[in-house]
Amino acid sequence: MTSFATDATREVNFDGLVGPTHNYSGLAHGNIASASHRGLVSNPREAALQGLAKMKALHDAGFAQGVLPPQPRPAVELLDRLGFAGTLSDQLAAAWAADPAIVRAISSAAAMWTANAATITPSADAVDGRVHFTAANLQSSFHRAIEAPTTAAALSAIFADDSCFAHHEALPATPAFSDEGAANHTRLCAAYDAPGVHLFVYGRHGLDRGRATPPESRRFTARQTLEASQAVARQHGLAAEQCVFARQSPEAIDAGVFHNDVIAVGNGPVLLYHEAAFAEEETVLAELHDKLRARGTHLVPVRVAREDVTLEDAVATYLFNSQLLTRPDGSMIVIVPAECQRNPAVAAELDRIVADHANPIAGYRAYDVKQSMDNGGGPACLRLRVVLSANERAAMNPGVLFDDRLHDRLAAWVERHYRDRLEIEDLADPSLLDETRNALDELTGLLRLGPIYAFQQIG
Ligand code: SUG
Repeated sequence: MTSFATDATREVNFDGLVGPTHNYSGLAHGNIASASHRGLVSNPREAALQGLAKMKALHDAGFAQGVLPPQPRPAVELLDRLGFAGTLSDQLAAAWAADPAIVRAISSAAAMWTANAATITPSADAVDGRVHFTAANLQSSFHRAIEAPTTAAALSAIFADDSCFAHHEALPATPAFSDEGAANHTRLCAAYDAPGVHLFVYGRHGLDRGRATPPESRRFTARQTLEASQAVARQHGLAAEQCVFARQSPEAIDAGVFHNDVIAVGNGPVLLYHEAAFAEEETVLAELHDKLRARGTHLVPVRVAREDVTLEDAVATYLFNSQLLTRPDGSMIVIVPAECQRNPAVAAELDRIVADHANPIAGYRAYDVKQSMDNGGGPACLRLRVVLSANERAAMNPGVLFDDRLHDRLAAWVERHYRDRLEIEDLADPSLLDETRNALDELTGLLRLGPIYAFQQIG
């Protein structure tokens, strides 16, 4: 099927292509799926093909789809800095002998969850009329903090034209400015090219300003800070009337809501959320209502009550880690993980939402992304939303925009290069490093990106 009108401003969903080292290392703080699947055998080939199948289905349904490349793993260049010497094989072996946790971390394929890659402000909201990007520092964990430089390089290569695109430096990688990207950011608007209101959701305060801080989560430390969200808004030139800063409820964080996109999703004027998402629900909703009204539109809140879906079921099924997409007729569809269909309470809630004509959500579709889900990544984690005008789409690198031909080439590439079974011990295998480098070297050609990876510049 052809895509929606090409002259319109559209939301393009850039999905992360799952990398060849996808594994279950149990690395992610506050992420219950990651902890509970630790040590299991993964299937990188299946993971990548599941992701590609979702991209193809959404492209076929007429949605604009892009793809972001995986990062080179294991990130052996870090081994020098960590004091390991010798050839790459020697370094890997020495690191594994010294501390397998180092090798597990530098081998993570976590860059697949591109909702954490960056925060984006569309040009309609920026005073300089450009699209603004800030790569997330992801400083909460070692395995993800190492993503930022390559993410920034990839985004700069794809959105290179500086008359249309502005790239900001990632925030200082320190707990006070802990930033997890678009997973904690939602833009609400009447239409993609209309002025929007930016909902930034944070879990804790980063800096001590001598005032009483509200109670924090206890079981898990929140990842996003208010100071980080405010700094990104400043970088992008957003004014106070364009922003709402909302605190996550500590209860939700402790129940496994490590990003806001595990408990809320927005699109256009619609905010689908669980009643336990925010610390001060009424205040947040009132501020969103006011600020959207000032921009000429009305918020459409779709609230899911605890009595209908418990917080535990929301986290277990990832109901809210769904993609809420606008169809050509203006109605919306929710793309949910297959796990939602298997939970009767969640399936019933989806039916209720679809039947309720007070909101524009007219259907839902479930996709199997289980390899990703088992590490805590649903459909929404796997995509970075970038709202682009026709002019901006023409100015970006077209090699990463999805079509049938790219799908077929990527699927064949995965079949050629990926293993169908990976155990944690395999991460220390030097041939996995060679396989990954060969695969990624070929991929940058397929995506017409040029040599974006550091290893491609050596010798
Ligand atoms: O940061 N999991 C990721 C999942 C990110 C999901 N993203 C969004 N909600 N937007 C994380 O917790 C697991 C890696 C491992 O355990 O091997 C991991 O990093």
